[in-house]
Amino acid sequence: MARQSMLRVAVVGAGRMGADHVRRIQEVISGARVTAVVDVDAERAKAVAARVDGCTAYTDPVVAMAAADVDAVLVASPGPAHEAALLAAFARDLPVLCEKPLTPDAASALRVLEAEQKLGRRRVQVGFMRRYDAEYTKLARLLGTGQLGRPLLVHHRHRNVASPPGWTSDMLITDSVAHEIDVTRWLLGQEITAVTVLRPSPTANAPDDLQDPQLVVLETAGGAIADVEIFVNCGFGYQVQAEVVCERGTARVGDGHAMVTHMAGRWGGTIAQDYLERFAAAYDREVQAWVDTTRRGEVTGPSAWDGYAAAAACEAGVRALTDGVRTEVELAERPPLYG
Ligand code: ISE
Repeated sequence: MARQSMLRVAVVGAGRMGADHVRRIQEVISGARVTAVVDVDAERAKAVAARVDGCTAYTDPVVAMAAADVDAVLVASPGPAHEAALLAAFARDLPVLCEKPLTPDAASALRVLEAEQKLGRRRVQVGFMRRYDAEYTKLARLLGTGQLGRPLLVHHRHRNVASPPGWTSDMLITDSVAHEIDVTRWLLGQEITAVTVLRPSPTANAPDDLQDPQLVVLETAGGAIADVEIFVNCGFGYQVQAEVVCERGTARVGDGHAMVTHMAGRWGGTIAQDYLERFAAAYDREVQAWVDTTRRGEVTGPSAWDGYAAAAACEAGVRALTDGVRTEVELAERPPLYG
């Protein structure tokens, strides 16, 4: 693709995440503008499109992608709609930034992988934004130097203030722990091979029947173990933390001690209340990186393979939660396109 002077982006999905990406593209990052907003809810699409000069609202992603003023697609619709949007983008050979999950299950993710391979080159960057967070990037770099030695354990904590209406116990894994699955694979450079889920007594603050919190144990191909506390109705704040324990030391991120105040006999700080706040800078870097590489005709960042591997591990996680047993991850062979 010739270098675009300004990347013209169709944002598919005008919910909270999609609307935030529209704002980001228009107001924060450079090199792109939003020319189309798509949502099954026509009023919602219109309301978000109206915030941007010259932006058209659509209800059908296929129609939006056929528009002459669309060069690239940012998919931020609910997970079950991703496969159709991705295949439509591939049919037009458009580059895509696809919010996680790539798709909700391994079989549909595999179909996406197959379709991308038919194009003969990568077209998708998956929105695992933690890979763009300053602290996580620093941690990855440190592990990469080998100074700490071989990673043995990872302790993750992932807490949300409250779960959205309609949340199910499976979604703690598919929507939330999906991030820790990706981060563990990325930091350690190893696939997840098996998942076990322990079910502590649920908090009284979760809706009925929601298994919250959960303790998810991930085994990796190199023999490391990662544990994930996922607690989506903790009530007090949004916290995402990780500590990697290696042979010669440990490294920890996410303590959120950017500012500590001392006042009236107490000390403390503030806790972010949601991911749009905690990861704002990471989202900015992620979308800027996508725009920059796309304008150069390149695709970098988390790949469709990463999206598929996360979906496969999530699927094992959901089975482990349901059956109460350690469950092995079934992974297809990694195609050459994904290195
Ligand atoms: C949400 O979909 C996200 O992706 C957030 O990063 C995560 O913290 C949250 O638990 C999910 O529901």
